[in-house]
Amino acid sequence: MILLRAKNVDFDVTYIDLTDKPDWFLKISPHGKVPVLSVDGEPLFESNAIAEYLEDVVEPKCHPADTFKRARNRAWTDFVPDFSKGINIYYTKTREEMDEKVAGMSAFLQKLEDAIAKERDNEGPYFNGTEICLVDASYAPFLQRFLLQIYYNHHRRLYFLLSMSFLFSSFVLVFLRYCLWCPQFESVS
Ligand SMILES: N[C@@H](CCC(=O)N[C@@H](CS)C(=O)NCC(=O)O)C(=O)O
Repeated sequence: MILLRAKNVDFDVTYIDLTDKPDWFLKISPHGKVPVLSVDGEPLFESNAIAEYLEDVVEPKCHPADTFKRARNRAWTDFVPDFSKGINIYYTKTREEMDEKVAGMSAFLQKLEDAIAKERDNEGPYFNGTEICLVDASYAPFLQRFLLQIYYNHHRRLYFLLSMSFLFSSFVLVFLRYCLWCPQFESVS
């Protein structure tokens, strides 16, 4: 949806109850997962495949023109599943489980921070400079949840914020800027 918005494509959204997936959905989604993009009735699944398809058929181009940079962008997009698992503490069932997850989180955040610091040969705010790209679109939902989680817990559970504070002490400004900027982009919010 972020990329569809960035490319000004009109679309309709059908929300799926993932605890009770309808048969018609299971027929078009081989892994039973969202998102699925339906193009003239033809389904396309997997976020990266959908994003690459949109990039091929709809202007403006969001991938860098340089082929090597484009490949490096794809490589960082491939890290998203690990990143999202690494910072996903929403479903922890106990305090201990959550503390363990929080302790491991910084390594994943650090990797993205390093990627932004080393990969970006520009002033940002996005991965490739002033315009949103596929890398930003793929990380933005997780960064958005990350910020919401901090906000939510700030009000609900102060202990969580305190345990997060060590994370912030290791942040460099560039990462925070990326983290804050990315979810605010119109097509994300
Ligand atoms: N590799 C897939 C993963 C998508 C995915 O994990 N979707 C989750 C929701 S965010 C889902 O549909 N889960 C339902 C399930 O696993 O049953 C993609 O990038 O499109």
